[in-house]
Amino acid sequence: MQTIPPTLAPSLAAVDFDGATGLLHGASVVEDVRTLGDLAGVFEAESARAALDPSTVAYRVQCYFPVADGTEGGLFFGCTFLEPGDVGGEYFMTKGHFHAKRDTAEFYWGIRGEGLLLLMNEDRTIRAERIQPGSLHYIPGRVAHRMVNTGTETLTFGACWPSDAGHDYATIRDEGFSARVFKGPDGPEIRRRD
Ligand code: S6P
Ligand code: ZN
Repeated sequence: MQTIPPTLAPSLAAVDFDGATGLLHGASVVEDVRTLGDLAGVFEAESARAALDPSTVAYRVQCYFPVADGTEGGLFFGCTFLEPGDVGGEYFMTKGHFHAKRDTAEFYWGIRGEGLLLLMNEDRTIRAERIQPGSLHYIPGRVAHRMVNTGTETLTFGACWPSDAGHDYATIRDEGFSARVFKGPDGPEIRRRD
């Protein structure tokens, strides 16, 4: 009888879900860092952001791109590590984006920490989902997505999206989300910004 010896995945060796760090290990892992200096114009209190140390890391993204960017029918995989903190009371958050190919969807899932996932339609109607370890979030096409760390530890979450999705950051840069999340006396407050 012929048998087939299994191998480890050749390029992404492992994701640490057991230790709950979400760290990706493997030769082909690509890492991007976003500091407060990279996030000009993202927070409402821009002057408060500009007064903070620009080298402060707000988040890191580790990605595994098994196919070339733009490939139809492929998938990308990533983990984001969003630090706790705030700028003028507004919690640290990702830049947020629509996908350039508008109809493409994405999965997010919580690994560690807690936060809110802002989901905004093209007509600017908005809702928020709580993210926590084990929560699964389906982001339909045509929906902008931004993660907000409302907790006191690093918010770690996974993502899987089509390799031809691309990113449209310009729409959010120019128009923003229609709500922002601030520290309130009784916890996070989602305030409308229509
Ligand atoms: C990609 C996916 C995530 C984000 C990451 C950082 O489609 O949604 O990997 O890129 O969470 O967020 P942002 O908005 O700065 O790309
Ligand atoms: Zn996305």
